[in-house]
Amino acid sequence: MERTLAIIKPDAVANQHSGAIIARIEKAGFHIAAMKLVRLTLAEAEGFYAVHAERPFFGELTEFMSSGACIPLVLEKENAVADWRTLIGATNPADAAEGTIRKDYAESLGRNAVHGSDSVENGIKEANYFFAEHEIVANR
Ligand code: 3AN
Repeated sequence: MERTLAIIKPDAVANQHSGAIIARIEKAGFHIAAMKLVRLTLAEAEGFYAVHAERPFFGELTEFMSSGACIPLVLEKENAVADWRTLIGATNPADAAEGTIRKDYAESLGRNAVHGSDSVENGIKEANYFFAEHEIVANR
């Protein structure tokens, strides 16, 4: 079964959208294989987003991601990576399609409510960044 890493970001947690977003995850047929609420340190956020280290928005992104609680989840489903990205919508909520999570809950390009892995390989890598294998409960 394919895995992806979702994160309900600090803006959505602070705005009390976590429950609604988790309901959408379940309604869309994903198995929640792992979930926890954490506040990342700046160093942990920098590690997670290391591929973006050279981008101009890296400081803003990592400060935001360590500014409050977030909820990482490992989601399982056939086609989990692509299906989760379809459900969350475009990176910039101004471009996000009707009915997507970012359209409904994101505040801005930087504070965009949720994260989704961009490839199957990164889904595995990112799941392992937040969870030990024994914390991931596969849907058998
Ligand atoms: P996605 O999360 O849709 O895969 P990426 O990988 O291009 O988007 O960007 C990672 C994160 O960086 C985004 N979720 C967004 O929060 C932030 N980000 C991307 N572009 C910008 C930007 N121009 N200004 C501020 N933050 C940005």
